[in-house]
Amino acid sequence: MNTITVELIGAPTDVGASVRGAGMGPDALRVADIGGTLARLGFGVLDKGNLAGPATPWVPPANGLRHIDEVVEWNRAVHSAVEQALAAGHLPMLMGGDHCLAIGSISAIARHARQAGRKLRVLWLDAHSDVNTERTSPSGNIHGMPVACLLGQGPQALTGWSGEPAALSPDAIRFIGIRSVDAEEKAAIRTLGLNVFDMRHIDEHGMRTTMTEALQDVDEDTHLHVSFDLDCLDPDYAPGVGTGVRGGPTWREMQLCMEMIADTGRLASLDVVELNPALDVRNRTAEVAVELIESLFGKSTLVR
Ligand code: 4U7
Ligand code: MN
Ligand code: MN
Ligand code: MN
Repeated sequence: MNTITVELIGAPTDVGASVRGAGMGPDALRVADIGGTLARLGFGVLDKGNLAGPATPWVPPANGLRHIDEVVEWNRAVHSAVEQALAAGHLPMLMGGDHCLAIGSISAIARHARQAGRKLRVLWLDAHSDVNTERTSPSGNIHGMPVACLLGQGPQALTGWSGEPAALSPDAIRFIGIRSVDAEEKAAIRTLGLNVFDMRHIDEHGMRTTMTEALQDVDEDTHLHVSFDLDCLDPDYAPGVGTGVRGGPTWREMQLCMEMIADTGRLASLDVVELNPALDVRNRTAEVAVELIESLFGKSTLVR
């Protein structure tokens, strides 16, 4: 028996955003039967329930950061839950919650991959590049800063969690579906040399070529992490998000993206974030998320 156990970790908070509602994401995914769906694919499923953390105070940013203390506290809980899941040999699926939670999640994953001597690759599926800092952010919302924090560029309280100054080196990340980048983020992307497969790239080359390129150096020694922000999808397919941007991949294109990731056989951890049931239409976005996660976990390989 070498059944993989997927460990579902709920982090019900919208503390890093300025649109409320992402805190209901974990339960909307459960209502859409995330657990049963994975079990029917043959995975062990361990739903750890929801983590606890502070309420969202709902106050304006201070020093360029909104709710920093609460963001730190939530990320501590996420970091320790993901660390424990990995130590148990499980595949952690962090169910957000907003995207600030990727700081805790990916920091734990980076430490684990380093200790196991494995190469880490992160696929950042998102409409946004999330590489703002407290100095560049137009909003102060920390869900727009996780990439910077993971690269060691964020506020001190949110960097260094992996045990190294930076959890990730710039060449460890591939961005897919990007179409909303702030002016100073563009400068950071250039300076850091980040690998961005934006919508222009997908328009010109198609999802197949894009994913072939993005997965090019994934090998048998790679820990592959997917950070899936549901606003990556076009809002026509995924209306239940707080910061939707027109012009994203269709449901079909996103399915191919997930299928090609599944084909590598290297998926080892996952964040599913930014699902906002308060803005959704009869839980459609949660259902779409579950359909895409099903493909990410290899649904289509059964009939190939
Ligand atoms: B998400 C934004 F200004 N860039 O920083 C910002 F456009 O996790 C949006 O990708 C951030 O959903 C979106 O506030 C964060 C804005
Ligand atoms: Mn986004
Ligand atoms: Mn994001
Ligand atoms: Mn968002």
